[in-house]
Amino acid sequence: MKVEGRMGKTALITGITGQDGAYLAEFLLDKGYQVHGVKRRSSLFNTARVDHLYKDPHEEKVNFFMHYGDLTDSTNLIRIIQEVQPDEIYNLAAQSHVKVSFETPEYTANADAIGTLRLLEAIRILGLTGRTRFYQASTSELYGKVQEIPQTEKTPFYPRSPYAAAKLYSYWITVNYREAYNIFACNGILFNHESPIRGETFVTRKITRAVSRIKLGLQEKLYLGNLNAKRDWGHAVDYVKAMWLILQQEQPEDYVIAIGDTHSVREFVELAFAEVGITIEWRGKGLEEKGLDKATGRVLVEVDPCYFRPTEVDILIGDPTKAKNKLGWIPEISFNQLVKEMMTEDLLETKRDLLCKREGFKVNQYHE
Ligand code: NDP
Ligand code: GDR
Repeated sequence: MKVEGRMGKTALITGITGQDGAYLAEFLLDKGYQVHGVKRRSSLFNTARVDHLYKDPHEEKVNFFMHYGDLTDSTNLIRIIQEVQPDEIYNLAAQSHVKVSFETPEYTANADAIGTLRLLEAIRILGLTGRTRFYQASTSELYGKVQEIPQTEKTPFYPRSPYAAAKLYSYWITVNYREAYNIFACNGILFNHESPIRGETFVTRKITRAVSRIKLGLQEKLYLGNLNAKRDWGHAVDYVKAMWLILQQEQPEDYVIAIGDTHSVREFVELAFAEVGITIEWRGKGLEEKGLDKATGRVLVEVDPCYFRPTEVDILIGDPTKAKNKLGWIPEISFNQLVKEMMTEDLLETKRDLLCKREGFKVNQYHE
């Protein structure tokens, strides 16, 4: 594709159809960027999160383009980068589910580790080392079996899943290409960040969706794995801003992006139910633990070991001091606001499903 009349900067986002890709695309378009995204071919439409950004390519001043591609296909990545000549690449594409990575470890390594290498090599092959800045979506999962609390840019890594091991490779290959070839390549070590468009099988969205459906009578119970896991949860809108700031600095560096606070899965469940006026009372221990509606005694939450991971990350809490001082990054959305917003949106979605069901239309079921 030949793209005419570039005014501002051009960005290429891999993983544009995901949670972060969608928010980042919107953010960059607002800043006047021309945004290109890599989307995978899928048997069903997979662009719901970015459909509102799409403009008919025949219109004038179109600034948003999608390219079919895959991180496992280097020829395709080289061609897209050659066509787009991006000022900035944000590598957000990944098999991003930790539990699923135990089931698809080889594919996860291919996409999440070697995929990053393919992009960095493409920058080198195309002679773009002096032009194209590169952002790598690194993760708090790198800390895994935590060596220090809170975790900083200097805390040693100890990955606990095929996903984290693959991301460890990507972290270091990004550092290596920066040092070896002078590419402006940076890692954002982002702690968990969520939103109403979070994938439905990550624990926060699974909870807010289930609580809405239980409240409105579309679901009986919520089955979860480890209720004691603790995460430093922020809002994706705040976190995509940090990605951009990282690439606007004078020197390429790596940054921890986190709130600096931690909450358990159990606490998230309690807050989500509180949003619909239900107080949860916990009874029993371990696999027998249940969450009951305090008012009625009805069991609403149970533990299902199928959601346990072979190796778990028990607690994460990041120290965002460097990002605050050097990037001036200040997150604006609190944990409580995040839960509230996710609940509001999922209640709306569930009401829509309920209406469809009442009118005799099929309501989609999702299977994990
Ligand atoms: P999502 O799972 O929502 O999105 C992942 C994106 O990657 C989707 O667009 C997906 O496409 C795409 N993708 C997956 N495999 C491939 C592939 N082989 N080739 C091309 N595209 C692919 O993740 P998030 O938006 O939450 O996260 C963005 C990135 O940040 C990921 O790399 C994740 O590992 C990392 N990260 C996320 C954190 C979080 O808390 N959200 C924290 C730290 C890091 P499709 O829509 O077709 O599935
Ligand atoms: P995580 O997110 O593994 O931190 O990776 P997830 O929401 O999947 O799990 C968080 C914690 O909740 C526990 N848990 C459950 N998790 C899921 N998915 N489903 C359950 O039923 C359930 N019950 C308990 C988990 O064991 C875990 O401890 C996310 C992803 O976005 C990664 O891509 C990213 O790198 C990290 O966050 C930072």
